[in-house]
Amino acid sequence: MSDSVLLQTRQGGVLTLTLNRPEKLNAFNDALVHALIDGLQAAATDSSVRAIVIRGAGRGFSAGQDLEVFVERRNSPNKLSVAEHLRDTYNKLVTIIREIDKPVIASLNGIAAGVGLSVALACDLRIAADNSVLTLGFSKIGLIPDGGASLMLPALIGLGRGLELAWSSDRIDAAEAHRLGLVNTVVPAAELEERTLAYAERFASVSPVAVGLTKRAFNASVLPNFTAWLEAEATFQEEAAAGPDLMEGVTAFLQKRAPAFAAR
Ligand code: T3D
Repeated sequence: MSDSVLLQTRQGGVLTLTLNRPEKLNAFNDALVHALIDGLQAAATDSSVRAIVIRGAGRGFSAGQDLEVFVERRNSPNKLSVAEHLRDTYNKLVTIIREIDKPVIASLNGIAAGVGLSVALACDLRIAADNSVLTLGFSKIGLIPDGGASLMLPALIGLGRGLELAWSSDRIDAAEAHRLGLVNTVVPAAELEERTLAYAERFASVSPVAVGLTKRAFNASVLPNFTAWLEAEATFQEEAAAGPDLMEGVTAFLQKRAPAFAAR
């Protein structure tokens, strides 16, 4: 296996981008986020790429922000604020996913958590292995869903069910995710790779003009203020990160104990 944090493979018109930090459940560090942005930007201008799959190596899609890296960043003297970091990383990533005129499909194999789930929700379509587990996880570390999830989640499943998942950080399995409308289709785990390719090929063979304009039309109808919303989300996240709950939540996770959030 390559030591690159992002692997790229091509099968016909389908480009597959594989998050490759399996020893960390593909938790994001900045190198992985920027490699993914670069891969998507290159694909945007390559007319031979007709559909893009994002998947994770190993036993999960992504565990979200790497929390050990987050603590290092937080303790560094020239640290970016949480809002600045969102602007420099996840907001750029989900913006290109929404703006690229091609189908972007998340292939979920196991865990998708935190901003890992947000990235999957920003994709156009989601195909999930039947052993997948989805959780927002942000509330456990005193944050709000970011990476566009505070917009994509209610857009996909509605306000009440979205808030329930955001506040509870419940882990839901693939069948429940399908019932809620969070994923388009569920397949046996052993068949995920071949079924994902076949699924992507269906959309890779549609008129690219129709595909691109349909995506723009749907973006305009359901997500007309996506970019402005990401900025608002970053501002809310900065406020959440200003109090003690974030570091209590992250420390509790890394120490494998339950967080203690005081009343305020
Ligand atoms: O400024 C900013 O960057 C703000 C942006 C924030 C964006 C975010 O994504 S915030 C949310 C970050 N993610 C999480 O909070 C998820 C934390 N992880 C979990 O809740 C669970 O680990 C999972 C649900 C992902 C998986 O559970 P499970 O039971 O399958 O595995 P596990 O035993 O909990 O984890 C396996 C290992 O992965 C474990 O390490 P160990 O004990 O084997 O050495 C665990 O610590 C590690 N791990 C899991 N998630 C992360 C992680 N290490 C670093 N960062 C992680 N996010």
